[in-house]
Amino acid sequence: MAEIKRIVILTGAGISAESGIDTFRAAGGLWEQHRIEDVATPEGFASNPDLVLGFYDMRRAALARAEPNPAHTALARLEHEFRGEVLLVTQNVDDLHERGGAARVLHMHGELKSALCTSCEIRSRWDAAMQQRPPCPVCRAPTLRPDIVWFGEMPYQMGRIYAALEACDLFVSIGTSGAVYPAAGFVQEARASGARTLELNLEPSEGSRLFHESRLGPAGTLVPAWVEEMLRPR
Ligand code: BV8
Repeated sequence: MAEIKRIVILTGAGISAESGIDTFRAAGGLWEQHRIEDVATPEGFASNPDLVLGFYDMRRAALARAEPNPAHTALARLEHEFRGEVLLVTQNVDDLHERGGAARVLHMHGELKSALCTSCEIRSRWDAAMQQRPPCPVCRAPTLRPDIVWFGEMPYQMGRIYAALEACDLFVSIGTSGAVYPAAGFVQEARASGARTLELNLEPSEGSRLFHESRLGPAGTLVPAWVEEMLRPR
């Protein structure tokens, strides 16, 4: 394989599954408990803010009880030890990459631990609940919403992501079903730029056929093994 200098990694809910965080589409997953339209759209928030704030309060509280797993810590090790560039893009709104030691994480769909004030539009780090309408730390208005990209909203830092996909030699997708765009299209962007593409997932995803290589298994096993490979002197 040609010398790898720039890696873009995309992670999804599957990388946090072994930490006990519900994925979206597994049996009993988040989308079985709630309809997407009700809890993950601006319209759902407008029509029933209590339901939506409660949904994210429950997930934020569950996160406090979860720990990073070996897949998270292996990616942090790659970020620190790999001699080239690594950009870690996650669709996840949990902070397990950071708590696993990753320094530069791009949360394209926002974060449970960030609050966005719909009055002053300033973001604040946030650990608590929102359902009781706490005051915005900046403007004091009781108008905080989860800093989460809902369906129909524009994901964050897309320009930076597309530039990285354009320049990368290797694109690795970990623990995602490839069901949601624009993230599900990144593999095509990377291929079009001549990058090699690798998928690490528990089961075939909707985009598996688009990858040069697809390895099936739990992230907690596949990711540390893959990082070992990448860090082994050539
Ligand atoms: C936008 C935050 C435009 C919320 C999320 C028709 C065609 C194409 C596109 C569309 C369409 N209709 C509408 C759209 C657009 C829409 C979309 O793609 N819809 C889909 C349903 C068709 N997309 C959007 O709306 C996006 N915005 O398009 O904006 C725009 C343009 C201009 C101006 C303004 C706007 C925004 C989408 C973001 C939504 N927010 N997350 C929250 O967390 O509550 S999406 C959410 O689901 C995730 O973030 C992720 O992106 C997505 C998929 O989830 P996954 O992470 O993949 O998890 P999933 O459970 O699905 O799969 C887990 C995988 O892990 C499985 O494959 C499983 O096998 C594997 N696994 C399980 N355990 C393990 C494992 N793997 C390894 N180890 C294990 N142990």
